Amino acid sequence: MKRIATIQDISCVGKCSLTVALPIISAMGIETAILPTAVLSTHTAFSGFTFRDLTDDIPGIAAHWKKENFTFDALYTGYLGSKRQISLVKSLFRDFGSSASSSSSISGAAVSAATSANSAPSALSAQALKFVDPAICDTMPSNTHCASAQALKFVDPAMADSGALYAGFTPDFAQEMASLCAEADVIVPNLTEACLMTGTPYREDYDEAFAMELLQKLAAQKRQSCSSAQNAAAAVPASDVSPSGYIILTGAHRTDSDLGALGYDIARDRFFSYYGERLPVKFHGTGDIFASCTVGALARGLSIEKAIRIAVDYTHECIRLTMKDSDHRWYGVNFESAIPYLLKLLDQ
Ligand code: PXL
Repeated sequence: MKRIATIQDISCVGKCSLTVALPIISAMGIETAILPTAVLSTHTAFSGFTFRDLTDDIPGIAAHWKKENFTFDALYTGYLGSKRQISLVKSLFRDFGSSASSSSSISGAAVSAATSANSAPSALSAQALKFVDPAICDTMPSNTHCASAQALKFVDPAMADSGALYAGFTPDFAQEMASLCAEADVIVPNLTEACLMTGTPYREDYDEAFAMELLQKLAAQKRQSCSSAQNAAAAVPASDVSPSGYIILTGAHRTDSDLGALGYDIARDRFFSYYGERLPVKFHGTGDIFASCTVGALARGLSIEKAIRIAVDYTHECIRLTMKDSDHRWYGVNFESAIPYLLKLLDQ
């Protein structure tokens, strides 16, 4: 069975972070290990929430996991409460981002299809490979984040929405999050997060060209970070290796009537997208649902394009069912009611 470790908070009430990731990824047939970073009474859109910081527990948990020789097919981070937590996640990436055991390794086809120029993603998705880009890992020092013979590093930079940071965050946190994103294989920022991490003024109305430029800016930051790491390691000249990975803009749209995801394949310099019908509402927590579903689909060996299609369709169904429920809670969507639909999508 595939195994994902997800590192984010528990908001006891609020339908986000671990209370969403754990049920969704488990329902997708994947073992879900959790590393809670904080316990909040609710998510931060409520007022008066309690916050117990668990940062000091992270090194001990990681040390025990190492002692037990646990390996993971993917490391998936969501909401992180401080710069120190980001730094600890970077250590976790180094400690657990390296090769999972061959029996439990994630389908590299899922995310490294782009590096195999003559293979179609649909054919690749049936294979069981590691997240390996042979062109890179043969030449790369194993301790740099550019080497990809590793568990999938999946980062949802959950820190902002609708043009504003969540309560408690400052702009320098966004810069630190950008440095974590530069170490990831797949990132799933929304428009606000992408703007904050690239220093781009946020715009509510934008076109696809603006969104594409944002994704290219994030890719440039990753290239820059990768080449700095290589220079520091001095093992190979920076020009010998180019980074791979995917940047997925969530909640993206081309027109007023659609909503979905726009992806950028860094190695191939290629965009891909999938949009559904936009519903006339906005609910909290949909980014966490999209991220959990995408990483789960990747762990099941689906291609990145299929994964985002399933995640967009599932998120859309969650919103549709929530709209229909006159009794719905304001703070999150009815993702539970849409789980049978998610399983049907996975069967197709
Ligand atoms: O949905 C992202 C999220 C996760 N965790 C906490 C949050 C939020 C968004 O507000 O407050 C604690």
